[in-house]
Amino acid sequence: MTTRHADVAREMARLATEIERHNYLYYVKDDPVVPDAEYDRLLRELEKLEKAHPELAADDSPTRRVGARADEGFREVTHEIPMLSLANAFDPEEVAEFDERIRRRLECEVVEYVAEPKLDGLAVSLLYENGRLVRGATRGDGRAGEDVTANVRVIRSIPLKLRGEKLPTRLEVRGEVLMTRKGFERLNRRQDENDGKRYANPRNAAAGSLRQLDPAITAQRPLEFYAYGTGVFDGVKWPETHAGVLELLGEFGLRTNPHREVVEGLDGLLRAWESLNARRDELPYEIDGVVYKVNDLALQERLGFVSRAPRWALAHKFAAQEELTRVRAIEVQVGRTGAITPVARLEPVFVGGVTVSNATLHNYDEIKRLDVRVGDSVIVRRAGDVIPEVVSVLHERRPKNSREWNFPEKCPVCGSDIVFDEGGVIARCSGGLFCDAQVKETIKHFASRRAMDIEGLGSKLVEQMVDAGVIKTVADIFELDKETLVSLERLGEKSADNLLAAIDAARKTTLPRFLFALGIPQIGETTAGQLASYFGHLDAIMSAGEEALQEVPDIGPVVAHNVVEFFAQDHNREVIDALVDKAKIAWPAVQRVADDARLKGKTFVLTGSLSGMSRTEAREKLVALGAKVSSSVSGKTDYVVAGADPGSKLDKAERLGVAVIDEDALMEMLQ
Ligand code: D41
Repeated sequence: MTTRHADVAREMARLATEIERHNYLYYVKDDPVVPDAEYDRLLRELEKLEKAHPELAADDSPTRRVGARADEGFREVTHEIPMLSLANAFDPEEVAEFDERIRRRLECEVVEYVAEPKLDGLAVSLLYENGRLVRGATRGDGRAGEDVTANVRVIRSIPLKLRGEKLPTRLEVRGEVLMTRKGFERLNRRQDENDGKRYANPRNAAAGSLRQLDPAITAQRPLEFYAYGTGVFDGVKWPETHAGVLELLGEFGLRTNPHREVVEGLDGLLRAWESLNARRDELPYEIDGVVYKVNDLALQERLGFVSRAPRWALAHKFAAQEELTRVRAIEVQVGRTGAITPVARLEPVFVGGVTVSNATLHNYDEIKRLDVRVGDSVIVRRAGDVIPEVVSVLHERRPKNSREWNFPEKCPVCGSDIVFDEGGVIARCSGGLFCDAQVKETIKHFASRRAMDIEGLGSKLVEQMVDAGVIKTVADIFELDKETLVSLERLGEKSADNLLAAIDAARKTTLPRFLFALGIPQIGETTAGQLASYFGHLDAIMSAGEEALQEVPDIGPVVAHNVVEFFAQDHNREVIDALVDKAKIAWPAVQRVADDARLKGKTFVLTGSLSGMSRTEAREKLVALGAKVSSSVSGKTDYVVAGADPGSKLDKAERLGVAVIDEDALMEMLQ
């Protein structure tokens, strides 16, 4: 063997050992230390080396098995028909090759597929004999898994008896057991309270919950099941397509995923992927891609499988939402109300579709819980529009000389003392409007789209103007002149003119917007709207006591206190006077909601986009008629207004039997 050969062999052995260790942590312990993306990379790297040097590939290489053997404690179940694995694709080219391969083998022009969400749970097999559930097993390594019959029996979406007259004598249903995001968060909170182990993500929580030796524990875990296919079946006429099989399983009383779609050809596949990718975060559970399957079962049979994966199926993955990177520094950020948030400055990493270089650490408690230090390797997560966060630390990779991070005692921006609230969790800068960070955030919020909507007055410009001493309060915005603006770096004449016009336009606003723009702690758009319609006038709100404020729907003692506190501050009153008297900010009179208002006491939820007005306008109009507009659907919701491309709120409304109306019906109500 040459030196180079020996090096390659050593590298392959290293990769194999590393992958096996991750396999053990993932499959046996349900407690992985690296994100899936890192695991996939290791596996692909080993595969690449094995391809280039087949003579060095070990017979027992981890690339040759997917999954893991059973842990002790559960009886082993050998699957009568092996549970195959899925080939992966990460980009459209790989999907095109998949479709081409199939068309070539079948010698046909267009293939019909089913595209279904790839649920991020764990695969299980359920055996029904004469309609009764007799056995549940994990997939394990595909050949054999663990007998988890007692545990699957406690999952409510798994029927113990199938419905219908003509039932198969034997039927093996295959599907995924998963935990919803909400269920996962609830579980971790409960684990924290009981000093139990936290789970890294919903999938591990599902796996850990299903593989409890005591089914009573499994019963307390919010697990759900969705069927995606079958193994053995005897005794009934069988459908000719995969879509037909799913339909039939539904008739038997099994839950199948409603977001599946029958599509044609490569275009159909990619469109389905785009659509699910866009709606990924609206689903109540995590999905990590789309599974494509040839619809016709006879064609599936003709295609067969290679090395344990069917040729007729493919998992087209989404961008990973978790990645591995390193913490360069830990700093704190000061928010609008002085709340101080620690943030990790990271080595930039591509995750969730964007490059991330900052992640929130939430608060001091979280830092202690994670035990994170500068120099640590961490897993960052970015899901949808949610702020990226550090989810865990790879303590075994910690550099030797690292030191514990201590919360600063002084505000890094203004030098004032940092104080902690009673609970000791939330830190605040005590500098108030003496703190430039708070001033900047207050002004940014005031100018933002949903507040005063001053176009062109963005984050960077506000910071520049505060740093230059051009503005100190939100009222100063309305004193700006062209000369001052063009003296600022990066602001040309044209932009200055546009900005002045936008500022002028903002003088005409609405009372709810104005109240929201003031940035009173915990007063969001909804509460601002309710305050406006309950009191009708700004003066009335400013002079209301805590008791009167609590008469407003949804305002409790804490928010009422915040409002009183805010208006009690001289500097806030001065700014409001300057805005109203000097800057001439004005709004149309607000109709107080009469006790007999038409929509009084009705709760609405808006979803999807409206064509005739913005959601903000719709909300204002509804509130003016006495309605409450909520952000989530519950049993208390009276109407869900579904615009174009509605999200999961619509599904939920349908599930709960809440009335759903379209934009036309809404317009009629608003007339
Ligand atoms: O939602 C899933 N995770 C899912 C997994 C799915 N929708 N379909 C699947 N189909 C298969 C084949 C095509 C092999 C019957 C799968 C899986 N397999 C699978 N799950 C875990 C390993 C393989």
